[in-house]
Amino acid sequence: MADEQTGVSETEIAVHWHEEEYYSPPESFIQQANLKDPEIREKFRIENFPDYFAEYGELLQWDRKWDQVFDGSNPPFWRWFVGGRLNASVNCIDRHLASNRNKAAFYFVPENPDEMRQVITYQDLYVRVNEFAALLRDFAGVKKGDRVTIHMPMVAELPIAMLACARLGAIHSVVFGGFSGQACADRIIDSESHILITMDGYYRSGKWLNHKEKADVAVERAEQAGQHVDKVLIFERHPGRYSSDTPLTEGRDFIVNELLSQFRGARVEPESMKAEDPLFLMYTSGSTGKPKGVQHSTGGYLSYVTATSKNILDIHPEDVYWCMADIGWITGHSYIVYGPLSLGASSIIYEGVPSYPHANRPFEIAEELGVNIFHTSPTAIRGLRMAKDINPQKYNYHFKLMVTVGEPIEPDVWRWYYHVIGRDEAVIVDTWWQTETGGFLCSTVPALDKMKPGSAGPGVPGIHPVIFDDEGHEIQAGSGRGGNICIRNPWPGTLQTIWKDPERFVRTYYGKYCKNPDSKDWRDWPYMAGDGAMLASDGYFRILGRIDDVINVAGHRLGTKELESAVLRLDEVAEAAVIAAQDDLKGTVPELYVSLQPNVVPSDELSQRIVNAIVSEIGPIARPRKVWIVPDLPKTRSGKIMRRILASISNNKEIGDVTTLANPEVVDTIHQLVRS
Ligand code: 6R9
Repeated sequence: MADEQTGVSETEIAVHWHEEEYYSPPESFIQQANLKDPEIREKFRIENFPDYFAEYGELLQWDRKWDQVFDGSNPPFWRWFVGGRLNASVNCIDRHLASNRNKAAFYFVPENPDEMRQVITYQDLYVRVNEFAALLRDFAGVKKGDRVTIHMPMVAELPIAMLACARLGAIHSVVFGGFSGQACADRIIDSESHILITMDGYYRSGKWLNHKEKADVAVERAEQAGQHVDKVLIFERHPGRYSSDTPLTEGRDFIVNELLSQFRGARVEPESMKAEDPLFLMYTSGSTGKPKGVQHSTGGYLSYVTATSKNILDIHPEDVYWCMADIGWITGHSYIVYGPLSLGASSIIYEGVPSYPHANRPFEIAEELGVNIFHTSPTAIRGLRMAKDINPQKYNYHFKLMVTVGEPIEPDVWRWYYHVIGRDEAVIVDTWWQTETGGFLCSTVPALDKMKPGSAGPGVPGIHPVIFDDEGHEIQAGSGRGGNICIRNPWPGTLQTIWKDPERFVRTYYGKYCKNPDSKDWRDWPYMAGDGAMLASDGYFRILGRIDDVINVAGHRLGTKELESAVLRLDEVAEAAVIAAQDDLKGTVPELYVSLQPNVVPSDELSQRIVNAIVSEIGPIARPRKVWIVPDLPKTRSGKIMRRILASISNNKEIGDVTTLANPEVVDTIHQLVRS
């Protein structure tokens, strides 16, 4: 079985290493940057751990200041800002009112360009978060520590719902809007949520999508699994007009927009939370079928995303910032909602697909709203680059900084981003991090470090990465060898645990490289990220991709096991293996190999049902590019499916030695099928 402790074997990482040239930030950028102290890495050297992180805590407003920056007495359950008390919604909203009440917190840009955009000032946000928090408390009975599942599209009501939970001290669990009702149900069940917040529908690619129907599926499946959902709270995409044809269930479903009139002007006293109280759960894919609930803290997480938004994204109060990620992923949580709001920034929430109704929509929005910080993924950049009628030159915008996140970016794509979108003047940060890490781990500091296409850069200040081989030996910089990237030290943004599964937490991230499980010294507990990486002699890390059974499709993490289990629900399917196939647009996409039960005849209809099973179980992002129906899957003698061999076939790579397989002859058959 795939085991979360199994790291990469370095021999498996065959990379052709090719050094790229450097690019320097322009003087005008350096002059205005938040972080331009050349001594920063010296101040944040590992010998000064953990005290240097006190500076991050100072960026927040505390009800009670912490007694201790870091408590490492129970590894790897690190505690940050121990003794401190604060509320995240106060830090993101209330504290800006005195000087920035009328400043835009968010611009909501509907997908349809004819629909008016909305400006939500900090005062508006304050009012709406308080009113909705009052509704959650007094109507839905939400209390501190309760989990609340939020399944919503990209609309302003999504961060409002999150911040209302934070105000009450409830733990939000946001499910990406594109996920299916079943995926939502799984998360409701695991987090034991009694409340689901959703929306009637939304627009994507010009089409109205009925979203409420997913809530019905989610609640029904949750009930079947014994998890009772008390109330479904539905925001209306068109306030005052319920726009879904899915009927409301009496006594369970409630229209938020109607209820809110009872709470007009309500104010909710923010809960004073311990720094260590959880702020949210975010489910992410692991090597096994079940997504894991990554648990983030209030004080440590918020301080970390605030500091990195300031230092790496270089957000100033006067900037207009646009991150194209979905709030339903960690990038949206950290770098649309919590980091930017904590700094009092103005940022954009865009409802739809960036290419609607034309390829130049992002530049049109940038010009209209004066965006000067632009944050997106390699997949979106590749999409723009492949669009025929793209013409950024026609638009009057000026980006000072651009971000890439989510997958490795090919140097060619990086250069195109730099020259064409950034016009040779925007600094690029390639930020490597994960759901679990809360915020950035590797990136250049934009005013201090040169950029190198295809490499994320060194650890951000205070983060000390290292690459280990399978035996735990450090791989030296410039050796040209790949290995497992780990972080030597804890940091405030790191996950606290996996919800209800602390053992899995310890095993997954610390199982392989912990030097001594009895040790109380953080130095013996490096964090294993699960990515392969190489370290160049200049100290820059180049990320090679996941080493476990996780595929990265357009920057979204999908567990191979999750897809496989969806397919295995079909009676006709015997075995299934998902692999990551190279794709020009999305980086990698799933391809599926299945073997059928005896006497089942392959057909297009069956292949289609297999695809449908994945789409309805997980969502359209998981749609396999190809379903190969094969007589058998290559397996080791212990019965482990050799996905690596299938991946080599799909990607037209050298297959290597197959003689140790239990069924080597099948490799040839599959190879011929795929090549024909
Ligand atoms: C933030 C986010 C995490 C995985 C991560 C890695 C890949 C993220 C990257 C990158 C190369 C970058 N990844 N950023 N690979 N360069 N700049 O994406 O979180 O959804 O949890 O995915 O994404 O493989 O391990 P998450």
